[in-house]
Amino acid sequence: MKISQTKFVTSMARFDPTAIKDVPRIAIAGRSNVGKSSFINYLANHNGLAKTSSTPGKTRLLNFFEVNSGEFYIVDLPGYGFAKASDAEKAKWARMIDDYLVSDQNLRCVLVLVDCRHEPTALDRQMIAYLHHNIVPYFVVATKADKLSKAKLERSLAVIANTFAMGRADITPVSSFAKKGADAVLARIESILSATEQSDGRESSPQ
Ligand SMILES: Nc1nc2c(ncn2[C@@H]2O[C@H](COP(=O)(O)OP(=O)(O)OP(=O)(O)O)[C@@H](O)[C@H]2O)c(=O)[nH]1
Ligand SMILES: [Mg+2]
Repeated sequence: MKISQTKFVTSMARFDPTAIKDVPRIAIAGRSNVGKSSFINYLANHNGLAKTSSTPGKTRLLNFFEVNSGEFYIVDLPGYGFAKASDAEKAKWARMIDDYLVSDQNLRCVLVLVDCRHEPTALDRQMIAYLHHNIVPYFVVATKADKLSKAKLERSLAVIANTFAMGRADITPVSSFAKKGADAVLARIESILSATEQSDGRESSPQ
């Protein structure tokens, strides 16, 4: 798959499907500052599409980006675990994310981003457990791979896989700075989108 066109559609504090097109959605979740918005810009090859910042807590709403004139949307979620936020703010963002994840009927997959340098936190494990429990398909993407040597990266990916009780092949390393890993992620997104298209069955049923 190639992303040839992207545009920002809207931001929402509360998910409202009537405000956007009825197309599949791929959401990007992860701890604050893990590199979600940078990764969206890299995937889309569109700098400045999603707002990024070296200060955690930049994305505070659900942000919807349209890809390839409505083929699907990418949803940039607020980060979780932003240490400096008040408890009330943290609770508000957690609710915003949880409500979105369970109420979007068009959500096809969540990419859970973790920093390749760190062992996943309790919140990362909770996110995976939450997706699992709610039967939302997901896969794990390890960001900032440029920060580690090849050998260290492999060791770190093994730790991350182990923490999530997954295989190493289930974790896709990426670097938005070095522009690595987008092809692997886009191939996974493509296969998820085509699998859900087929299971829809409306077009293939005999008339
Ligand atoms: N070395 C390196 N740094 C990165 C990479 N991607 C993002 N960063 C840096 O990580 C910081 C956070 O990036 P964002 O993309 O804003 O992170 P976010 O997950 O959207 O953060 P919130 O919106 O606050 O949840 C910024 O300082 C980026 O420059 C990468 O591939 N490599
Ligand atoms: Mg962000």
